[in-house]
Amino acid sequence: MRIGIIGLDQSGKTTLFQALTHASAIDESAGRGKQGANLSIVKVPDTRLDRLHELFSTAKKVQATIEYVDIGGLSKGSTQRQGFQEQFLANVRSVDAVVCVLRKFEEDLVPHPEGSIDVSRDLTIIEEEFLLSDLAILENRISKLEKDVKKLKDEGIKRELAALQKCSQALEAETPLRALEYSEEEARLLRGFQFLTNKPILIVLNVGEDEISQESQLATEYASLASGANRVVLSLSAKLESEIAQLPDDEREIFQEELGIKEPALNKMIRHSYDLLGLIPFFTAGEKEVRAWTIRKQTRAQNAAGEIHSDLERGFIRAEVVQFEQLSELTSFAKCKEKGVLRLEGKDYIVQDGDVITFRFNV
Ligand SMILES: Nc1nc2c(ncn2[C@@H]2O[C@H](COP(=O)(O)OP(=O)(O)OP(=O)(O)O)[C@@H](O)[C@H]2O)c(=O)[nH]1
Ligand SMILES: [Mg+2]
Repeated sequence: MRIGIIGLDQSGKTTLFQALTHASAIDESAGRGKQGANLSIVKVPDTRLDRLHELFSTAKKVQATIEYVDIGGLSKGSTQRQGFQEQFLANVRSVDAVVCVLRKFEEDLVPHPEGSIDVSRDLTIIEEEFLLSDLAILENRISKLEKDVKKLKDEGIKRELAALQKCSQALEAETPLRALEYSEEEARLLRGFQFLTNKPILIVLNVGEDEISQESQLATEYASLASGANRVVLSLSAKLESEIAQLPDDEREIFQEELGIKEPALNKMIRHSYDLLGLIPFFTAGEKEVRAWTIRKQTRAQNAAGEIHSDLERGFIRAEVVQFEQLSELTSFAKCKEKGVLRLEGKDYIVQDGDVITFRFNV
């Protein structure tokens, strides 16, 4: 699962990306991968896993991860330019969700490409570019299908055409595709196009350091930016986050205390992006390892087992499940069993956020 960081030029994308890389990237993989230095595998912070690690103190802690890519800048009209089209859009199309950085910080030394600070305008510019780009793809495909449908009288083509027309009508009314509802068939037909306006979007207001204490006011003020499906808005200072991330652990805590913050805003952002992707963690815990595994919401126990190893999926017998809160309170599997809160679940059980699971299997 990969998230692309986008935004207008000089909005703070790379600063945010560096904060992510310093804060929680897996060392050996940071900066490697297809996109060169632009890809970072980032650990998802989860206090529940920390608690499990306390309970199983001999164990190694393995966090869930997601990947972030610093995709680069976008400016007004840029998706219409040749060359840029291919690179930037191919990069955005290949991600599962986007973090859109909007510049809110004032800084005379850093010119804003539009000449002033206005986050709503900047978001509109970006959405507009995405919209135009999706429309261009739709129009191409629709005109081809319209010819085919006359020649071939094929039901499949008719249905694809209908789905694409539904999308193009929405875009012409300036409605991003993520705001529409799709049947399973439509969703399947559209998947391959990887439409930009269909991607979940996390809007990050990159605020000045003097504004970080106003997080809740900002959230209210800019709530409208997050209207519609699969859109979330939050504020942070990319610059401050990257400074915090570069501090050694002990100094970091002191620094945060001085600023009156419990947890870096970056952690919240990572958790939000994980959630936006429709992902949840389940845990495994033992003397060797406590670990968070990533699955999509609504995953069956048998498929969840497959995340760990294909043998577990193939030879699945049952899942022994306890809610994190109960294990945390009772402190051991044995006590959970005693109290009757350790449940036996079959292959069709839908795994819940925070389930601690031991799989029984036989191959
Ligand atoms: N004062 C202030 N400056 C910031 C903040 N975030 C980023 N900057 C500065 O803004 C400039 C641009 O930041 P980058 O992170 O390089 O922005 P970018 O979006 O990656 O820029 P491009 O890749 O060129 O589009 C740098 O000089 C940063 O130091 C902030 O929160 N406050
Ligand atoms: Mg950059």
